[in-house]
Amino acid sequence: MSTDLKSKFLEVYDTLKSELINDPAFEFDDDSRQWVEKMLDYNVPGGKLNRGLSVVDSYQLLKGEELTEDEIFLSSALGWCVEWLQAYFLVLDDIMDESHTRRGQPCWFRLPKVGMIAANDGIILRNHIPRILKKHFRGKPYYIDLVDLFNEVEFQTASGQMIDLITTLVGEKDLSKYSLSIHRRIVQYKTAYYSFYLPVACALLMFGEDLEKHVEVKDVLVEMGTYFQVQDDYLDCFGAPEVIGKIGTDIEDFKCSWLVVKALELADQEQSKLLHENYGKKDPASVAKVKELYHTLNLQGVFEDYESKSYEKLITSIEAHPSKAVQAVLKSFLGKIYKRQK
Ligand code: DMA
Ligand code: MG
Ligand code: MG
Ligand code: MG
Repeated sequence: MSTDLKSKFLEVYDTLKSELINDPAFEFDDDSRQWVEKMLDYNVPGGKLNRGLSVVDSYQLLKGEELTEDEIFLSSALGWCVEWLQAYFLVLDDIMDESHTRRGQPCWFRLPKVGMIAANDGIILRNHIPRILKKHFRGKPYYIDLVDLFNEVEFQTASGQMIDLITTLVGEKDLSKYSLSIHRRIVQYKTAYYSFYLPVACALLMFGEDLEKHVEVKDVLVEMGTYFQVQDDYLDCFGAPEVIGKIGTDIEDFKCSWLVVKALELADQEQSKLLHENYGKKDPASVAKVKELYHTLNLQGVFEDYESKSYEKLITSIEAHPSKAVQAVLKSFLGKIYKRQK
């Protein structure tokens, strides 16, 4: 993607932010306006922006020629809606996962002045999305489909988060229920739809396409999103916190991570006992024992193998698609995440 498109994308953030903070709700109230501005700056633009930029990138590839200023603005605004959705889910995810850092800074709810106000800030972030859509897309023929798309994907993500959270319920900690099929269901719902399908679906709608006719595209993107969350699970333990911008908590949180599922598959009786005794405990000694076992079982090697196999499979399904433009959209997205370190 050109640096020009990227800088225009960043400018659109300022426009959307200023529209939202000038809402009548905050008229004559500098404190609330400043709160929203600070909250947005802290939580919305600080990530890799892959999801948001992918809307512009995908639209460009579908169109196949230079975008007009209006198209750049609109595809960027949709990209920012995806980033807003992500910010909303992350603010709440960090509370629920008891995380400490995100994007190289303390999680929003960890700031002393914020605390549980973060829960309501999450709701505000979520409510900004239909406001942006209404302001900029109300007259478009695809407006209703956009609203419906965001609603559906939000529901899927929240359902995935719910399954992710209830599988770890304290008091009934039972590792033996963890399997690749449960893991798959969790990550498909909590990550794949909003991170992969949503950006491309936004571009398709804006391009005038009917989403019902693009089921194969959805299937490939859900596969890609699953691979992306396996990477996230891997990096939670093996990534460098200063690179990924967050400190992993999956072992402490008793998460149904790809790593623990693989470890359970590969462990002998004694190793399995060690896992059952130490997984999901907060004390650093238990966490260290689990990590040591991951090393002993060579989960890094197992992951590398999974990574190259997934890549091959994805490329094969992408190349089976009849449209070269759609192939380009999917390959571009895959290229952004293959072997990512953060
Ligand atoms: C994140 O899963 C999913 C959503 C919808 C935010 P996660 O808790 O593994 O994400 P992270 O590792 O970024 O906290
Ligand atoms: Mg989390
Ligand atoms: Mg989580
Ligand atoms: Mg994670």
